[in-house]
Amino acid sequence: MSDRRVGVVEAVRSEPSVCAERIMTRCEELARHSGQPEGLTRVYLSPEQCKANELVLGWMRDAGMSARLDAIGNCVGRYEGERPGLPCLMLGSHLDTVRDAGMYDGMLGVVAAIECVRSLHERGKRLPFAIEVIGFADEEGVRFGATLLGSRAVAGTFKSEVLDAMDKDGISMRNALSRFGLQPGEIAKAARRRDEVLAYAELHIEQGPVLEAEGLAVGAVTAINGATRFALEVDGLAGHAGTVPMGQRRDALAAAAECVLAIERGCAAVPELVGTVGKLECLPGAVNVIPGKVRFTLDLRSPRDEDRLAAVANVQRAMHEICDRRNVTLRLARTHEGGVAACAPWLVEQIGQAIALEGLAVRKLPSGAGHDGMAMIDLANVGMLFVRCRGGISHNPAEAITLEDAHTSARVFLRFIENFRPRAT
Ligand code: HGY
Ligand code: MN
Ligand code: MN
Repeated sequence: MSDRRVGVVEAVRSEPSVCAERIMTRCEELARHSGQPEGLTRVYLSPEQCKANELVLGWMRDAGMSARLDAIGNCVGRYEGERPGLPCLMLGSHLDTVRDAGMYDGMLGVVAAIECVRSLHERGKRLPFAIEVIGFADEEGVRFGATLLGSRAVAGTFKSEVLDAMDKDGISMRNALSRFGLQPGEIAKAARRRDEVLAYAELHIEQGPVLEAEGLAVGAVTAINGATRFALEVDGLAGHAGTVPMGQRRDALAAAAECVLAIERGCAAVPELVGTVGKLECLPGAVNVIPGKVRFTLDLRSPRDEDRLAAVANVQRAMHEICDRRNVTLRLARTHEGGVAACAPWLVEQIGQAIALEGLAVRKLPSGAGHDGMAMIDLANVGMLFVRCRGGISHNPAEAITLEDAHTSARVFLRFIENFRPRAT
């Protein structure tokens, strides 16, 4: 073979390439593993999660990684660098979903990261650092009410009291782990040391309308908004719908409804603050019974911690006033508290450079949605790449991205990985 020919082969071998069709097909494959026959719901430690893990671990191995399930059930793949045992650039996202979910929230980030490693592997390319890809087992917190379980375990901030949390069928997390073949006492083993991880980077759909409105395929995330969540319970008095006069009722649902409206009013009054009651259960739940008990959830978020914390105090005060006036009892339990998680400026910069290398405008934007980075920030600096999603719709089966955006975003992510420079320490 002439020298010239060798040059051509080398150029082909080192041209970064990603296969967007494979990314899309794999998201679709994962979406088939659902706990509900129609649509997608895959919660932590479910049989369908076990199936999804098998797929992901297989894809990781095909892409040249060693792959294992860690102590909390995360899929962890590792692609060694120029020599074994180097600290890693950690990539990832989550494999669990909300109820009736779209097929990209979380999964796209895992599948795209594996695709980037596959590209390196195919070209025989090793970097001066290792790459690890993590498919986090629980980010959404649907099953046990506590969120970010997979990433907290990796960051070493998992709280063992969460093991006693119950799902809706009365199964504790401790029990569910054992049934899944994991050992509740070993979760600490999933934690990683800071010197093992150079940074954490995540590709994720935007889940909002900003990129689409501006005609952009991708954006570099500057920060993840802070969030507070509560589980609330209003106790009134169940009674006969036909006999108790309106003025003598202690209707738990009417009180809860007034609380919901107070939350809506309170949040609408503060710029960029959002508050959502996403779940409400009315008991005993019959057409001819005055509601005696209502359970509901509250999720409050803001790009400013001081605004969120002030709203938490104001909304609590308003709800107590409502419940006192209506002679019902209000109980609140805070189920999540996470401050604003700022992406590291040096990672925002490197992600921005990767976007620019693809010839695209660099748009920086905050994330209104929560992500594993909120937990990973306790272990390493965090960076995120957002991908445009259709209509800004997410947490909905209509969630969609284009093949072209899958391609663009994976190429940008690969450029970021190949050009990654650890922060000088
Ligand atoms: O709720 C969230 O923001 C995330 O999608 N888990
Ligand atoms: Mn989500
Ligand atoms: Mn997500």
